[in-house]
Amino acid sequence: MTLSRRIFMGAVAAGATLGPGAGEAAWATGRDGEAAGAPGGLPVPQGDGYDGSALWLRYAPVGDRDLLRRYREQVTTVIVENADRNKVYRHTPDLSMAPGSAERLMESTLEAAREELVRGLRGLLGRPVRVSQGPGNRIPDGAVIVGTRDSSWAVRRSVPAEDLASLGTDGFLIRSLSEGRRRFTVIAAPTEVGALYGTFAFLRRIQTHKPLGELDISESPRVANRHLNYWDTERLYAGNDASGTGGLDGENGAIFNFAATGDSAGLNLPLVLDRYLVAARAMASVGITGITINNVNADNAYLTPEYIAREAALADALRPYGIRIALSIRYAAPTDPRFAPDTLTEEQMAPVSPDFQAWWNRKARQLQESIPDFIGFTVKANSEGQPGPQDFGYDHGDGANGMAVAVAPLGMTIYWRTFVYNPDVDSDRLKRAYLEFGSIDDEPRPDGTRGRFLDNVFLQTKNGPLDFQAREPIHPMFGRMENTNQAIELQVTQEYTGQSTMLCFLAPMWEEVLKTDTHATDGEGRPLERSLVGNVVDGTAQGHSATSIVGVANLGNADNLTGHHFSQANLFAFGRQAWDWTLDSAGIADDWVRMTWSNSRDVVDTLVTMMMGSWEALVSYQTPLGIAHQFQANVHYGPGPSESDLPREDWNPVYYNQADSVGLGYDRSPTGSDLTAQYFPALQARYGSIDTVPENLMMWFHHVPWDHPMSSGRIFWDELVHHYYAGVRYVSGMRETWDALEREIDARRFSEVRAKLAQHEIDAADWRDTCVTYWQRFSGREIHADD
Ligand code: GCW
Repeated sequence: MTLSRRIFMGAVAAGATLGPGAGEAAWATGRDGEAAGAPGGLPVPQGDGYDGSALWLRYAPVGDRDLLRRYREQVTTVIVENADRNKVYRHTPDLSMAPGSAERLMESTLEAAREELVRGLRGLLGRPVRVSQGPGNRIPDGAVIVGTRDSSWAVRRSVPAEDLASLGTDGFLIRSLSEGRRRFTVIAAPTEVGALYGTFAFLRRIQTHKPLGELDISESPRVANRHLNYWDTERLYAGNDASGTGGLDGENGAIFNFAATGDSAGLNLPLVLDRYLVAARAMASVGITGITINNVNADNAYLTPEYIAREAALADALRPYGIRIALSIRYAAPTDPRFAPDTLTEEQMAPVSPDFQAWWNRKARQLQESIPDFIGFTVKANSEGQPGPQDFGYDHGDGANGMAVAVAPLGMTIYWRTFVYNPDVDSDRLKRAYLEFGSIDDEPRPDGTRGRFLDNVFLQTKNGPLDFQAREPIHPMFGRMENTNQAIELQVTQEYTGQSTMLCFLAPMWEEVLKTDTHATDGEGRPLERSLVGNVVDGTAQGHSATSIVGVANLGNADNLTGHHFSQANLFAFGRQAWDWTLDSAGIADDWVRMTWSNSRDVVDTLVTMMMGSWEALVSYQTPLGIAHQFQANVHYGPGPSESDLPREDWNPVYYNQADSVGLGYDRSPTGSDLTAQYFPALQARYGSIDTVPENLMMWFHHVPWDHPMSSGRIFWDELVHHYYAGVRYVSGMRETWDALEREIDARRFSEVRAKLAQHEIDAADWRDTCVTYWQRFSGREIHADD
């Protein structure tokens, strides 16, 4: 384990030395020089009552006075020409915000860019900036120009067409330019959405106190479709009812209201709430392009005309931010009587049947009439009781293609999930997905190519073969599905990583996954030039142009939108990594801390250090050394290593831990279930032997004897115990570190995080004690807690 106690404790000490003299932090947290309520617009959220509702778009005043002076010189005027020329499509004629809202609906993407700049600069620079529709024939000193070559004379004049052409639809460039003694900044892009992304990137520089003087930045995302999946009714930990996932006043805790009752009955879509637009701005700020708005365990209500009207309103509100919507559907929806008389019989449900395809085509068309840029459908089929093509005698290839054929003429896509398991296929449920999907990908086609899945299908595969555990080996399908479009699915909502109680920064996990080498080979067995999981996802490994990354999102209707203030960081990090998976997670944490908390060097160092170790610590006290799924039934929060009475064997912790007097862990090596055979040869060999498997994945692949020697010099049992204890010590360290920051952090957020960390420490200790005591029944050895 890489948890560095020395560095971490150093950070604790640094935090403790901070005093009221740290002027910058005082500004940034609004303790003096309060800048709330800037003239003519939305208040900048500041002060001790601040609730976290602005996410990382808080735009706190720049506290360093020299830097502030420089910024004020460099940025005087915002120029967005023709901002209202390309109004986005609106389906809902009377689209409106709920009474009393602070946010405002945008009519165009450039308007959203301009408003964000105005709002952001006013907050950051502590005074309003000038806004101009056009530069006349002279670009003023200190101008920040945003646009495309179509929208802006100033962009046409200062950025050659070929410089923009190579950026791709979502890319942008930011340049510091001058004419005579006049210096200005151009944020230009081939599309208006690119210009919006550039605007956020520019603001981020100021939010993180980076220089603006000599900018020559150009960025394009590595992955084209950067989506959130939103399970509106499941695994949400950000509801405004602190006691659980639910909401108050008739809301269910989800971010979007479709069916709120009671006091909130009047707050359903098509009415737009502030939090939808805060979320939209936040999503756009990290480049999210789409959101599947409902649970993959889908409710057919989302396909009814009443819901479609609400979805259209939501799509209208999100559209200026470049965010399109999709729906999860239930494969058997056509048989639902609520669609009568347009329903199908069981006989018509074969995916190859023209009736089936026509039904989905009709439904998709109905959606497209109200939502012209509707993405398509996400499908969980033949998984955890959801219906699917296998119920009608067909396989996943037929099912996905049946739907894909239906929606292809409308330009839509099917995201078909590969999260399937079934003990009838193999008693090790982790092998099922590849067994079912691999052969379809390999299938020879009449035209000499391979692979049956159609071009408008993405197979959406979780990062690991089990189910979003805190650490998993990579899914063996990555690199093996060379003839099919692949989307990776990551879980931003912290189902197995502490929900909204534990502070767990997930970017290092995603970085580990995306930078793991699949060791994939080509048809002749030669290693690919680029073979990291990230290369598979961004298409560079096997030459795919259709690319996608999906995060199961953690938004809710809590004031801070994610339940735990530090869970905001996971949404931020997901977006940044979706844009560029090669980014370093510590850099992402650094940006987020500066944008969300403070630019004080000590606060930044302390929080970044704390966050960077938090995931490894959680792995340590919950499921160290590759043990998996030791959770209490259903809730997936607390420990339940002894549980064995769930209806399916492979839902029980004892199935995963295989504890006995010999040792602990599930043998998936060639002597066991041989999951290892699904990996490419280099990984097969590495994972297949207990001598070469990485220790942090040891129990995924081996039943490890209690006295197995580990690299630390300890035997396995002592190493295991050491991990549980070290993990909890880290959490205690986080609590102490946080306490030492009291004077640096605004009061409400400080006390909310403090309360979370106190509970976190108790619950982490519960994991340690429950698991260690239970394992001891099998190992019969002493607990050396001090190691
Ligand atoms: O981890 C499991 C979750 C389910 C979820 C399922 C899936 C939405 O416990 O809540 O269903 O994964 O990913 O389909």
